[in-house]
Formats: sequence, C-alpha cells, structure tokens
Amino acid sequence: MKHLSMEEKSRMERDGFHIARALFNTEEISEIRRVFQEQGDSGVTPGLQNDDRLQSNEALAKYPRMMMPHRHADLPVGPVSLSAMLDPRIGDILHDLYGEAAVAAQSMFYFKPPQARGQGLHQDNFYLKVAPANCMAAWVAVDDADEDNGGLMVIPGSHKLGLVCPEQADPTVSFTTEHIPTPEGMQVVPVIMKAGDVLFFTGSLIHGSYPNTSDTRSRRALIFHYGPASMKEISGHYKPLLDFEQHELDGVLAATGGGPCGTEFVAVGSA
Ligand SMILES: O=C(O)CCC(=O)C(=O)O
Repeated sequence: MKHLSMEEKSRMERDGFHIARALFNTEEISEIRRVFQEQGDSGVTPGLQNDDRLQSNEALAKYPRMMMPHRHADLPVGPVSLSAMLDPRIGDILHDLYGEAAVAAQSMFYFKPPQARGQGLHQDNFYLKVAPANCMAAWVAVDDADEDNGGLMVIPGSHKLGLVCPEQADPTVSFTTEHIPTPEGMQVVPVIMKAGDVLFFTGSLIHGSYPNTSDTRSRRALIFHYGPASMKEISGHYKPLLDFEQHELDGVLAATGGGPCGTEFVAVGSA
C-alpha cells in the first residue's frame, strides 16, 4: 500500500522534506507531552540528559535534550518513545520514501523552553554516517512550532549538494558548534507545524532551528532517526538498531567518526 501520493514523493525528491499533517492525534500528543514534561520537571536525569555543556543560568540547563529515551525501559519516557519511534504510521511513510523497510537508530526529546538557543544549520548524516544510502529524520511536533518559539528551518533542495563542511556556529544563537552557511542561490525557510505534525527529511537536507524568542511558549519535539534496512554502515553511536518489530538488526558495520546529532558547545568554566 502506498502512503504518499506521486506528487508528495516528487516534492520530497525536489525539496528533501515532507510534512505529514496530524499524524499523531491530540490525545496521543498530549500524553507524549505529559510524560516527557513530568520526567523533565523531576530534574536532570543522568544517562538520559547531559547538562555539563550548558551555561548554568540558561534556559536549556534546566531542560537539556534527552538522548535515546527509548533505551530507558525503566522510566515512563522509555516505552512512550519506543512505541512512537516504531509507530506503523511512521514506518509506512519511511517505507514509501526508502522503497524498503526502515530501521530505527535514534530517539531524542527537545524541550526548547522560552529563551532557549536554537541549533545551527547542519546535516544529520554528518553525524549518523549511514552508507551507502542516507539517514532520514521523523521530527514530531509536540507543540505548535514557528519562527518565534524555536521552530525548524530548512533549505529546500540543499539535500542535492551532498554533505557540506560545517563552520563554527554563533554560540549566542546555537547550542551546537556546527553551522553551514546558506549556499548561494538557496533560501532558509521556516517550517510551520502544529502539534502532531511530523516532518520527514533526508540526512543531507540542511536544517536547524531558531532560538526560542518567546516568553511563554515551549517548543517541544520528539525526534527520531532511521536508515534503510539494507544499509551497510552507521556510526557506532547509534547501535543497536531496531526494526519495526523491535528486533535488533545485526551485520551493519560501525562507520568511523560520527556521533550524537549536534555537538554541544563546552560551557565557559567547564572541562
Ligand atoms: O529541534 C531542534 O531544535 C533541532 C533538531 C535538529 O535539527 C535535529 O534533530 O537534527
């Protein structure tokens, strides 16, 4: 069964991204929001969050991003993120986009509270190193997201450039060190999303997020990365890989280099 129209597929090929509107319903998103917010409000959880690299007085220090929550079966965020990561609605769209089954490599949760910095323009496969194909993100909006509360920005068509060498980001607007300047003739555009929408984009699409300049609106997101089941390599950081039946995929080599998606700046005064 096909889940994307021919038109949606050709736009994906042209632009490098596709928005599935209201893929998760209001009740599902409210539950995801509740469970992650409760975990976040309980304080920074070692092994799930790392605040070493954040300035202690900044908005993100209280709510650092959560890395690989699906691996924390002992916490309420574990089963919630695992089930969303392997949700068949996401799997079906990925299958359409890849032309084969996808396997899951990563989950992350970003709180992006008011006044939090954004993430500089980057390409995900710079970190995941999926080969010979490309990684794919499914970015689930947990709040409505726009330019004011730190929504995503993308450079349509930039996925056709292949991987571009990043420069140093401006630490006043980005919490990660890498930044790719906007390629000549291309344009950064905001991605306006409603809670429950899912943005799918390829690992070579240049994208990032705005700082959250609002005073009251969080911009939470549950983010997943995948590769095609036929991939030969991925950065070792992302193993074990899980197929949509929750089986570990063996035999994929650990690519050299890569690492967590986005390298955090070291805070002044920390090691
Ligand atoms: O959600 C954000 O602020 C940025 C996320 C992002 O760029 C990514 O997951 O690669």
